[in-house]
Amino acid sequence: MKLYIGNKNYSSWSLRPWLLMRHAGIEFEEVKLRLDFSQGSAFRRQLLAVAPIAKVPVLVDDGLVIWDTLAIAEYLAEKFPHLNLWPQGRAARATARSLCAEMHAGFAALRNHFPMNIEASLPDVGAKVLREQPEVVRDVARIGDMWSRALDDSGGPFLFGEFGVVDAYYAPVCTRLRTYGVALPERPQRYAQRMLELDAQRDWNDAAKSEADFLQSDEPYRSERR
Ligand SMILES: N[C@@H](CCC(=O)N[C@@H](CS)C(=O)NCC(=O)O)C(=O)O
Repeated sequence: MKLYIGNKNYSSWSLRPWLLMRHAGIEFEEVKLRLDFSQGSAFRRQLLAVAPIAKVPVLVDDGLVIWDTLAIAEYLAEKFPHLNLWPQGRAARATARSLCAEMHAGFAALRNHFPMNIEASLPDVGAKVLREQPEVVRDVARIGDMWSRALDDSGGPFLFGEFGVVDAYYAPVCTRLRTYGVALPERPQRYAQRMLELDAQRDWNDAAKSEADFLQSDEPYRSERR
């Protein structure tokens, strides 16, 4: 399988399937493309040569092309049923899918104001955003409540017990909390810390830091890398 991804420092959608596969031990070849959404860019040309839309992530498995994070996660869960990428029980699975869908289609304020930026440390920006943007405060509170409830119900250590699609879905939030210095209540905070300490996440972060690629379009808060 080939997984097409964008810059590891910035591409939150790419992180999700990459982390899911890497942590679950699913073998794949990574194809990293430098994010560039401008018309006719190499990023767009290379993706449009394999997929109908020019967005990452894209998974290609023996000629089959899957071009959306949720579709990729569902495909992997079907292809590797023994890995239990979704929770076992039907009720837990339905809840897990609800959480993924909530992220897939929501958290616009959190995503807009706290774009993923793994190598950066921007706690002052984080504090300012939380002072000025009540919708971000609401998103952060919702994350804390959601994670607390899931951890209480499952007993942890991951949201539904074992690591799965939902954890991968919220991995970029864990990196954002650190970048912007945002703290959650104790239990969800510990969960975020555990996620950041996964070997697969560390590998991703190391690669992100070594990219040394500054993309102004993904940097609303900085004009240069420091
Ligand atoms: N819903 C899509 C979102 C993917 C997405 O927006 N990816 C960004 C990079 S993180 C992208 O490739 N954007 C290119 C563009 O908007 O032209 C998914 O889940 O895969």
